[in-house]
Amino acid sequence: MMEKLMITVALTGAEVSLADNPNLPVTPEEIARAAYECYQAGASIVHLHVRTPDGAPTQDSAVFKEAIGRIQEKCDIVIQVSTGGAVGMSVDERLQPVYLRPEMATLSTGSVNFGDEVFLNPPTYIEHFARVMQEYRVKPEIEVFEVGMINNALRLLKKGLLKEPLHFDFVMGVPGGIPATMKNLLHLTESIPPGSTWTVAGMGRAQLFVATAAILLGGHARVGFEDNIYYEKGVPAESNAQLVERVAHIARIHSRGISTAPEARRILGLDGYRAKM
Ligand code: KMH
Ligand code: ZN
Repeated sequence: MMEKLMITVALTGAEVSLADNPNLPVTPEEIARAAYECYQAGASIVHLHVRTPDGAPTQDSAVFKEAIGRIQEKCDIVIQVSTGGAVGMSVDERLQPVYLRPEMATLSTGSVNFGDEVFLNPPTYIEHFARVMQEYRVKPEIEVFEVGMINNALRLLKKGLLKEPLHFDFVMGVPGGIPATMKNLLHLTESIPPGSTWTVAGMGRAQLFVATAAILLGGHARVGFEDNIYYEKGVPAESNAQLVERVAHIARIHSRGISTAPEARRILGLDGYRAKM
């Protein structure tokens, strides 16, 4: 039997701007409001990036703290901070929100071409991130942009830097990463250890296709402006919640239940991770 569907919403990201979609949540207050709308629409996890007042990506823990505090005033959605930040940020910069002890953080287990740039994650970085997450009792979501990154995660597991059950996010369709095809998705799902959980994030128009595939395959789905700003071709999404609602609707059509935040904590084994900010 399939677990209920966990919907993660990636609200803001580091690359999208207000010029791309004027409905992008940028300030901590806007981010908290958007997170709450998505929670009401069925999201149980929020993947969090924050911005400076002028809209630039930042990993400043004070800004994360404000955004997380405001979200937690409104709802109990699982908080997952980004340690990817933006391309070119230093390791120390990227790690800042982990010191706040959120329940989850992302852990990219390899480098990948990222458009015209390189998202750099050599072995020394990965091990350091994993060690800090272990020390601060933050559950990693392993970000897989290429299939070899699964193997890199298994190497961390062997070294004792990760603990099973592992939770993966397959990031598909980044220019430079694995293309978002059904064949590739099946290959990824068959390449992770039994007992692992997985979610999938498709870039652009692939968001809807891979989310639907996840609903049918027993995986979980990530949607939101970080990965896709359109509702349909040429039509900008009105809100992150609109994208969450659509995936929740598709899940209901297929009789796949939607997990609440406490149910997501159970599925992910997060008990004991939660810290109020
Ligand atoms: N912004 C990308 C360079 C993550 O959040 O961990 C990396 C990223 C992944 O967004
Ligand atoms: Zn991200």
